[in-house]
Amino acid sequence: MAYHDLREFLGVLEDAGELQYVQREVDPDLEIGGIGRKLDDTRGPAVVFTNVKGYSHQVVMGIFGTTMSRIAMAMCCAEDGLLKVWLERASTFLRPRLVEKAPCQENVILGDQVCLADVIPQIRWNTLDGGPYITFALFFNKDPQTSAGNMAIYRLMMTGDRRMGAYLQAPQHGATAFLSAERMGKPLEVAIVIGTDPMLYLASQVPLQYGAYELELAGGLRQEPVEVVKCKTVDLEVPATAEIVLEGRVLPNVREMEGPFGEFTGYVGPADMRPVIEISAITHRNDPLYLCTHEGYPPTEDHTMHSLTKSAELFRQIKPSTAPTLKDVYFPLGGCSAFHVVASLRKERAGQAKNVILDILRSALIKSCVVVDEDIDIRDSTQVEWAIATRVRPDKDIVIVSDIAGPHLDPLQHDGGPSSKYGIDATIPYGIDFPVKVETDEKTRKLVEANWSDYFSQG
Ligand SMILES: Cc1cc2nc3c(=O)[nH]c(=O)nc-3n(C[C@H](O)[C@H](O)[C@H](O)COP(=O)(O)O)c2cc1C
Ligand SMILES: [Mn+2]
Repeated sequence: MAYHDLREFLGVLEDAGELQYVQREVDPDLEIGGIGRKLDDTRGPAVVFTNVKGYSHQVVMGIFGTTMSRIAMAMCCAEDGLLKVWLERASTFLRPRLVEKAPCQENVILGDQVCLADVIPQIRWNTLDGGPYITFALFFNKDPQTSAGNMAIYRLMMTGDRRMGAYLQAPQHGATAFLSAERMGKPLEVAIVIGTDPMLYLASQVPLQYGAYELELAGGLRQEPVEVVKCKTVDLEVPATAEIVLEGRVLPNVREMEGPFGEFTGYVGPADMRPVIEISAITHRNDPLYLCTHEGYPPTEDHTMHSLTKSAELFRQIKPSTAPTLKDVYFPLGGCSAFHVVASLRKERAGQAKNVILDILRSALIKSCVVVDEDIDIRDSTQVEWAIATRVRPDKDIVIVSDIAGPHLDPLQHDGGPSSKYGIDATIPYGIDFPVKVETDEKTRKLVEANWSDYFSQG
C-alpha cells in the first residue's frame, strides 16, 4: 500500500489520534519554532496550523515527529521489525511514471508574478537565524552531464521575492551537480517540492551513491512507482500530487550570505557566502498545505528520520563483508542520528568487534561508535551503558584514530581541519572466564508471564 499524497497520510494520522489542529493565530516569526521545540521535547503530535499570521494557507508541522510510530505508519507497517521491512523493500528501485496533468500544477505563477511570500510562510525558527527558512522541501536536480536524478533535502533561506540562499555543501549531491554545472558556465536547474507522500521524504535521507536516484528508491519503498509531471520552466519532473513546487536555477559564479541557522547538531551554524537560487515559477495545488519541520538539538523529526534511514543503509553496507553475524545497527537520536553509531553482533573470533569498529568509522560522516554483544538491545541506552560499564577494558578496548576526515557539521570541526575518531569494543572479551549474566530462568519467566495480570487484579 502507498499513500497518494500528503493529504491521505494526514487523514490516517488524524484517525489514529496523532494529528491536532491549532486554530488560534500563531506568528511565523519565532512562535511556530517555539511550538516545534516543545512538540519535539514532549514527543507530541503532528499539527496543522489553520491561522498563521500574514499567511492565507495552512501550515503542517511534525508529520513524523520524534517517535518511530509515525514513521511506521508512513511505511504502512508495524513499528516492530521496521528495519527488516525497510531492508526488504529498499532493494527494489522503481522508475517514476510520467503523467500529463497533475494536481501540483492546478495553479501556475510565472516569472515576474512570482512572490515567494504569497505561497510560502515566512517562518523564522530561532532568534539567531539569518532570515526565514524553508526546512522541509525535496530538492530535485539532474547531473548536468549524465542527467542522473537526485532528490534530497537542503535548507533554503528566503532573501527576496524570487531569491533564496541554499546550504549546498559538498559532498552532498546537489552541491556536486551545481559545481559541475558551474564549471561549464551554466546554472543548475532545480525544483523545490513541498508536501508529498511521506515515503519520498524518508527515501531522500538514504545516503545512496552519486547517480542513484532517491525517487526510484521511494518507488521501491512504497512498492509503486511515483507519478511525476514535467515542470513548466525547467527540464525536470516532479511528484504530481505535491502541494507546492518552486522551479528555478542555482546561479553560476554567484555567492551571497546564507545563515546563521539553528542546525540539527543543536548548535547555531555560522553564516557564509553560499549558492543562490532564482525562482522562475511557482506551481501549487488548490488550497496548498505548506509542510515544514523544526530543527535543533535532538530529538527532532530530522533525527527520527535519519535514525532509520542511516541505520538501514549502514547495516546493508557492512553486514556482508566484515560481520556476517552482525545483528543490528542503530544511529541513536542523542548522537544527532549522524555522528555516533551503536552496533551489535554475535562475536565468533577474538577481536572481531574491532573489525566492525573500523568498518563503521571508515565513513567520513561518522565520528564514534560502540559495538556490543547480541544480548544487548542497542535501542535501549541503559543496556548500552551497562555493556560499556561492565564489559570494557579501557586499555585494550578503545580504538582511537587521529588525523582523519570527520563530519564537517561536527561543532568541533568548524575550522575544517582533520578530525579524530574513536570506537569502543563493549563486547565480552573472547574466550575469557567471564561471570554469568543474572537472568530469570525460562520456567519461572513463563510462570510469571502466565500469572502477570492476576498478580495485580483485586480480590
Ligand atoms: C530537515 C532536513 C534538513 C536538511 N538540510 C540539509 C542542508 O541544508 N544541507 C545538507 O547538505 N543536507 C541537509 N540535510 C541532509 C540531507 O538531505 C541528507 O544528507 C541527504 O541524504 C543528502 O542527499 P544527497 O546525498 O543526494 O545529497 C537535511 C535533512 C533534513 C531531514
Ligand atoms: Mn543523492
